[in-house]
Amino acid sequence: HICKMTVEVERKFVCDAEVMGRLKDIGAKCIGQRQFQDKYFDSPDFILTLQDFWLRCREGLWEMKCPAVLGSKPVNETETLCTRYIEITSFPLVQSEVSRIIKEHTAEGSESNSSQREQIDKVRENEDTDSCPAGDKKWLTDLNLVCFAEFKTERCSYIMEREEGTVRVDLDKADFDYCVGEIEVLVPEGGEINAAVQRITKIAAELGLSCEKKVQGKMDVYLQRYRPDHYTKLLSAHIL
Ligand code: V4E
Repeated sequence: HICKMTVEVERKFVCDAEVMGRLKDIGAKCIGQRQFQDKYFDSPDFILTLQDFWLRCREGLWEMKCPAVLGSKPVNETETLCTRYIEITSFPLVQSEVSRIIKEHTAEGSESNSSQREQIDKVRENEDTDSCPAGDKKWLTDLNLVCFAEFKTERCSYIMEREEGTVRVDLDKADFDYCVGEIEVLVPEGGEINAAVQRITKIAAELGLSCEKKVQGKMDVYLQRYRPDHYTKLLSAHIL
């Protein structure tokens, strides 16, 4: 690859007043607050997300998160709380990967019939991709991609410096009134993913989160509330 790929290892948590207090106690430094808007895209029959690919435009910047299946299987209950995704942030690479996935799927399936085509056209009528550059719309249309989720997030970011490296904590509040925390480590290409999982697990323990169940992310809650059909399909496919 010409392009470096980063693996994002992440654990979500419920952020209450107690956790907020602990953040200060364990030496978390606030590095800033910002607001951003995300738009997520998929085909009307969810080709991307049903394979766990998450294509989004955040404030005009394209990104795709892809399942990181190789090299790091969770070995216990705690480790399953951490997700691992490859992040593609180069726009040409995002386009070529999305195109490959869509075309592979379309080649596998039966020929597109007219009712499918009608369904696609209907979703397109409601499409809104305004905050992303106008020139970018054509590649979306060509691949039949439509926006299925759109929301704003208010984020406070913290970092914790440890001997093993830096860990980041984000506290997010989405505009549909959902709050969630994330402990995150970015692993550069070729880096140790399991070491990142261990660093996250250690910080989680310092925050007093050791015996927590899987916490819903912003997307889980958004789809459950506003796109129940999509949500059900992702649950059935064990993606969420
Ligand atoms: C829904 C989803 C993904 C989209 C991005 O989700 P997330 O990383 O939570 O968003 P955000 O805003 O924190 O992005 P960041 O700023 O960190 O880049 S990626 C994977 N999923 C599926 C998914 C999952 N595997 N597990 C859970 C609990 N929720 C969603």
